Amino acid sequence: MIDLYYWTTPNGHKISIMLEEAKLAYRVKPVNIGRGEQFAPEFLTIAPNNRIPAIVDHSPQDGGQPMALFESGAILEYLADKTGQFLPAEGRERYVVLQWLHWQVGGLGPMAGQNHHFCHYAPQKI
Ligand SMILES: N[C@@H](CCC(=O)N[C@@H](CS)C(=O)NCC(=O)O)C(=O)O
Repeated sequence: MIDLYYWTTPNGHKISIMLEEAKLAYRVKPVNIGRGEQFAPEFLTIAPNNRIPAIVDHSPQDGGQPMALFESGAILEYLADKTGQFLPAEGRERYVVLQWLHWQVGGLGPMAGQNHHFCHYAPQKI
């Protein structure tokens, strides 16, 4: 079972879509970032950067302690490796997929986020 620390944002959706597509069992743990729940001490032990999404995998591949992960790209890569889906295990095809993952997480995602923040949320119109 995987706990998904989630709120209804594009970064949250990236992981819920992956969990659905990979047919993994999960339960949603809502973190209302509008109310500041991302700063709760219990959540910070899982995601020290106070951002969703994050997961805790209670049945990790290595059979060890529950695996906590934050950052959507790392979570997607972990779930792809766990299930053997959507990411080749090795070879150049793996890097072709990863380049697009890193492009989204490091390029498109932050720019789209800033656009949304300054167009819709920022109290000061600049
Ligand atoms: N680089 C992070 C970005 C995560 C992120 O920005 N999450 C936002 C919601 S989409 C958040 O939790 N914001 C809360 C805050 O900044 O306090 C990822 O890809 O997971």
